[in-house]
Amino acid sequence: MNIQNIRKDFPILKQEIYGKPLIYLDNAATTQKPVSVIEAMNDLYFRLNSNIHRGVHYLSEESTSAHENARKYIADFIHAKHTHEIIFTRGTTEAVNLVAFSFGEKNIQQGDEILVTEMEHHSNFVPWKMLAERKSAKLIVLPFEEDGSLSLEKFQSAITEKTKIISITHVSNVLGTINPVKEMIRIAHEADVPVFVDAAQSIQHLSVDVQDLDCDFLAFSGHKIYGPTGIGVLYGKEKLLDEMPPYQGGGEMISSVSLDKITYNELPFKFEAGTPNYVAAIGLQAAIKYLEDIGMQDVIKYEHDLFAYATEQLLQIEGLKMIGTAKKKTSVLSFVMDGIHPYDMGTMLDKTGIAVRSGTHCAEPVMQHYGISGTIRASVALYNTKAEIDKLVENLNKIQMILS
Ligand code: 7TS
Repeated sequence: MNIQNIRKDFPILKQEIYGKPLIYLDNAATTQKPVSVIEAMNDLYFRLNSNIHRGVHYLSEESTSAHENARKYIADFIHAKHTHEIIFTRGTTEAVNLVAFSFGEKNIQQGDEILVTEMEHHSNFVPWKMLAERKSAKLIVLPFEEDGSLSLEKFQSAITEKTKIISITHVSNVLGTINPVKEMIRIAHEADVPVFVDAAQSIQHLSVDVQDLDCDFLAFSGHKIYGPTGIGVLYGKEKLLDEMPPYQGGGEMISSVSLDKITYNELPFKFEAGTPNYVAAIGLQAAIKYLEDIGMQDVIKYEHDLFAYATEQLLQIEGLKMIGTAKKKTSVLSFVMDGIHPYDMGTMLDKTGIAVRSGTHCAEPVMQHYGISGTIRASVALYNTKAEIDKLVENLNKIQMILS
């Protein structure tokens, strides 16, 4: 992997911020886009733009087939058995809401249990809590261990006869923990409970194979995997999706409408009401192609080395405490520093050209677990370098001196 060539593919990285070279370390929030993604979307607007699935004219047919090819490409990328198991959504958040609403409508009754973990992003917590409230069901929250890992024994004991669905994050956006989702799914399936995997923080850093994991649902956002905003993916097993009622009503999700009867469309269209973001779908395909052209295994290896280096270097800083020290982690480095508010550090780092995130990262239960108000979070992607980590460490040290 030639890092300098890769960096050239991302025009935004060439900038200076306050006269300093930009060091972008907020990749868990969103990633930057390579030229090929931007060009793929521009090209669609320049040459082919037309609403899909509607017209019989040339442009509409071309747009439609580009959109459906993107779906097939994504299905292959995550090794889905069927292309129609890929539902386009606005992002991970909408995918969770879709399943919580639609699966929940059909399968959750009063007194049933929904199991999530304490490390979920609010997007994989709030929709389940809302479902539990709608149905007078219970949301059970599996706590994590002090190092930010999950205990398989505790997970197994949290599953009861009343558990109807489990939703877990593959990688935590605060702790960086890689959860043993394959093993968790196996345990859940022994009790016949379906599992939803939130892959928002794993899809860009790990190989994800939905058939190997045997997950029942999986979701990710395009913008976190070098693709555009406004597009995401829900994967669901055909059988489950077939049995679920539609989430939203509108055009395309119906096969026929009369004044007194509606027949719903087949998968995947049953869940795609309204004009989809077909331009972003093409952008997402280009992003995945970009990763595949580099080679996912090379990306994983490069990020693994960079992450190990960053961890080692950050831990040399006096008064820095890493939040999340599980054995298996990727990309995300959250930490607190003695006597320094995360927002102050974030603001001052910004003035040195370094973009990190500070705050609760939409995972307030994680903050409550550790009794902290927030963390500073640096998250790496495939275009970051050891030199950038060195700059981060240098500036953390300098700012620490100034603030204390
Ligand atoms: N799940 C996880 C694990 C996430 O990290 C995020 C976004 C979401 C779901 C929601 O994704 P969306 O694309 O639908 O918004 N995480 C973050 C973050 O850590 N900082 O900004 C967004």
